[in-house]
Amino acid sequence: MDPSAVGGLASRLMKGDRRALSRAITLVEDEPRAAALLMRRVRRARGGAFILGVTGPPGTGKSTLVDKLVKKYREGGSKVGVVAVDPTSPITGGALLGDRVRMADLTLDDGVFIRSMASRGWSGGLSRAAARVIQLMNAAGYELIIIETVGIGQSDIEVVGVAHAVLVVLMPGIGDDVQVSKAGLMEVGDVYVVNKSDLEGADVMIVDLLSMTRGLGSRSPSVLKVSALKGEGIDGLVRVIDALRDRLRKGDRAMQLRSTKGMIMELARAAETERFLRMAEPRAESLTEKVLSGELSVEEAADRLLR
Ligand SMILES: Nc1nc2c(ncn2[C@@H]2O[C@H](COP(=O)(O)OP(=O)(O)OP(=O)(O)O)[C@@H](O)[C@H]2O)c(=O)[nH]1
Ligand SMILES: [Mg+2]
Repeated sequence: MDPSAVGGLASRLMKGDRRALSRAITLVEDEPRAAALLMRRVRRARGGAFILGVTGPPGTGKSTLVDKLVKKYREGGSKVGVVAVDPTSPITGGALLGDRVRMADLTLDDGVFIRSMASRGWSGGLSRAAARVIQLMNAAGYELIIIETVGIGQSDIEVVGVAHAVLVVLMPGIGDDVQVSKAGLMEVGDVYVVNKSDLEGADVMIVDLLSMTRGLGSRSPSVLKVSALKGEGIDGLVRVIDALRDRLRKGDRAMQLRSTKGMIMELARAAETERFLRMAEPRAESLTEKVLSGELSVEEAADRLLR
């Protein structure tokens, strides 16, 4: 995109123009230079969005649940943005978008904006792109922004570091608590949901979770049972999310800090990685020669690359 067109795009976006938002997100994904310019233009836009991260093991029903939540919040009149980050399968974009029938009524709704981001060649830049998309949605006036990501390991979970609060979606029979804590999920949740409560084993899982969350000290996340498929327990979940949203509205410092610091860290980390690659690439080859000729060990070569 022509740099001179970026300003116009930014102002249309800040007026809530959907097509401008869509174009801006594409820019973030495909044109890093123009995106950096754009992000500077929307910098002073102060949307007051509540950013909710939704994560959990694959297939626990995150997208189905998000779909239900979006509908509830639309009934309440909030403009809702959804960023579905899909680090594992770049093809389908996850159930949220794959299931066209289910989403059809939502995509026709002007107050909902859904965007999926596949991993492609992001190499660490995915979190930055997600952070930017959230800023853009915020600037465009979306009041609730949901970011869905599969939480298998630390790097996936980092994506929700930009959220004000995090909802962890589990289901019966995904294995013991070990799997949940190993993925780092016990550290991030403000709300734990056992979805698919229509299946056997939900109550056992609730008991397990309650005992795990009791060990978390001052942090006391909520634990809820829902069935996204049957629409059971969704109102209760909405109440819990509303309470979190209220805390932000009243100026909860910890929430503000968490999300803003998360944004800054993701943006800086991506920039730092880029800078390192630019700096290291030309020197890596001669250092490699030195390792191959026996002059340096790989450890020594890596140390020198950092200097
Ligand atoms: N029985 C039952 N099935 C459900 C429920 N919620 C979702 N499912 C099913 O579980 C499967 C996975 O649902 P998704 O919403 O795609 O799960 P996800 O967590 O978004 O999946 P990934 O994004 O791929 O990790 C689908 O077949 C859903 O229909 C539920 O409450 N009960
Ligand atoms: Mg999904």
